[in-house]
Amino acid sequence: MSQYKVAVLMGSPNDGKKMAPAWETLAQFGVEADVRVLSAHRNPAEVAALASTARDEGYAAFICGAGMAAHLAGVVAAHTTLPVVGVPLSGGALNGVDALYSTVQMPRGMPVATVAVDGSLNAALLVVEMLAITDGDLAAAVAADRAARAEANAGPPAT
Ligand code: C2R
Repeated sequence: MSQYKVAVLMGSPNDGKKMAPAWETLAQFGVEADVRVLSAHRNPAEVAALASTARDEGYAAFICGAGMAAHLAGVVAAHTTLPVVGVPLSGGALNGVDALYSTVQMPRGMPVATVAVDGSLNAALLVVEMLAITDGDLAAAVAADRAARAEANAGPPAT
């Protein structure tokens, strides 16, 4: 296990399947994931407490997945200067368009790096890439993963 710890939050236990690639991918790189179900709507005090103490508690970044009126990533960003990656989740009447817009359209000065709808794997890769800026071993692992994905993509067409 590496020195890094990343908070992976989701707004509902029902989001678990869509968010699993985030912690599975972090684990692939030896990055610790602290996975929690926490909602900015349903648990606002807990979200604020976690985000505002996260840097002192040794977290490197947040990955926040939420569907529908997805305010989780934005509220976390409001309480920390650690990087926050938002994962809009599909589902509900608008099937992720609502979550995409509410995650990505942050006001100036309050960034949330938003990945694709249900893009939790990419959220983890993005965080690992950020950690790898100053970590040569992690950078090599990211490069190897990228090469493996290119190889897997270059095979014969599916029949
Ligand atoms: P339930 O299935 O628990 O009713 O949740 C969750 O992420 C989930 O996708 C329905 C959807 O509501 C989302 N939710 C948010 C937030 N908390 C829960 N968007 C939030 O704080 O942004």
